[in-house]
Amino acid sequence: MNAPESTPSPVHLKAVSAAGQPEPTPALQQLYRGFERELLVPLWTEIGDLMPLHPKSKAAPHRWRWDRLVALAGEAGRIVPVGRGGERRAIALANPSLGGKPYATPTLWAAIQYLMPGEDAPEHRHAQHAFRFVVEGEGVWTVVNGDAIRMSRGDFLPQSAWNWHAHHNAAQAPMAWIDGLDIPFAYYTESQFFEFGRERLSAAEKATPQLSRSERLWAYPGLKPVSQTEPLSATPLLAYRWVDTDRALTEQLALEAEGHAATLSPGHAAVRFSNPTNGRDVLPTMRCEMHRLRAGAASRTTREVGSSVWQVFDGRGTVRVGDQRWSVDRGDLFVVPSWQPLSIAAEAGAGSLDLFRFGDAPILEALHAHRRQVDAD
Ligand code: GTQ
Ligand code: FE2
Repeated sequence: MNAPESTPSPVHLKAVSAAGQPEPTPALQQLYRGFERELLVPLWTEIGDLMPLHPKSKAAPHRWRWDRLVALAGEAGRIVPVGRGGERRAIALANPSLGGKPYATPTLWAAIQYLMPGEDAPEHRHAQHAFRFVVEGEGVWTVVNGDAIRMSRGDFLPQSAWNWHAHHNAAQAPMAWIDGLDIPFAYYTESQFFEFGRERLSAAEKATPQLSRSERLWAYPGLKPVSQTEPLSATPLLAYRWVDTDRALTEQLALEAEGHAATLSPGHAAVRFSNPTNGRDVLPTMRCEMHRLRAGAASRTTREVGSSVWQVFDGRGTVRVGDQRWSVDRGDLFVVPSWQPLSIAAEAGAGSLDLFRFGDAPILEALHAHRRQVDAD
């Protein structure tokens, strides 16, 4: 009819080339043109992509070098103002296989955020869950519902949906940190809401306390304030401090050395940030953990449904994801797409290798779609 034979549509091409397809007769061509006219697509030409034997992620494994990120964020700090409208000087990792979208993985946003001395990022709130993790520096306080929370190296600061938040750099130096959010997940599910807050923080909110109100109420392990015993879907504890995380990892490795079961595998300690009101993941959509590999130790090779983003906190090592292999250093970030095998090895004869990671496992678990497999060594 109208489409000339020399420019067949993709569906025609698949029909003549793919196995298990019907004979490419004129009658079939006419049938497929009928499908196109009526906006119909048959399963038999699409099934390999729609229903693969196991997840075949559209995302690619990739590593970003921290020194390059910091250099560009510093350049942005000199050129790009931060204020109402743009909201944040945040620069997202864009997975090379996700079409230039600012998505580290199909579900996760990971960005470096940068504030110059004395700068404030204005108050807002949104339906997306978020956290901050600090690989170097100090001097910024994030103000959540008016509670000023110090951000220093190694601290993990969860910040669940719909809480007002602003950031304030009280120091004489710029500061960079990473943000993790479920922005791509909220985008696909069309579940976004956003509200602007006040232009300026009050003098009280620009205070720089060592401990936030949330920590004074919630930061005592195993001790719940009896005035607040209702389980909450996201953690009320707004800072998980490096001193505690570090000690927990150190003790796991010490217990292992004393012959007790404490680690994930030999020389591989790990802790998960959790919600003290229900013992579950710290945020409803993101699983956040800190891992430590003793010098020379290697993790088991694992694959998992869903994706994650890792950042090296300290030390050096080698990471394998799928068919990629990278050396990694302090601050470097890398992504692990769904069902790609991951293994990490800490450099021998040096300090341990510490890594922060976040992933979308709570979403998959809630839908009973999560699987994890440890490959034979
Ligand atoms: O700091 O509030 O990287 O709202 C992306 C969105 C950071 C933030 C991001 C945000 C923020
Ligand atoms: Fe935000």
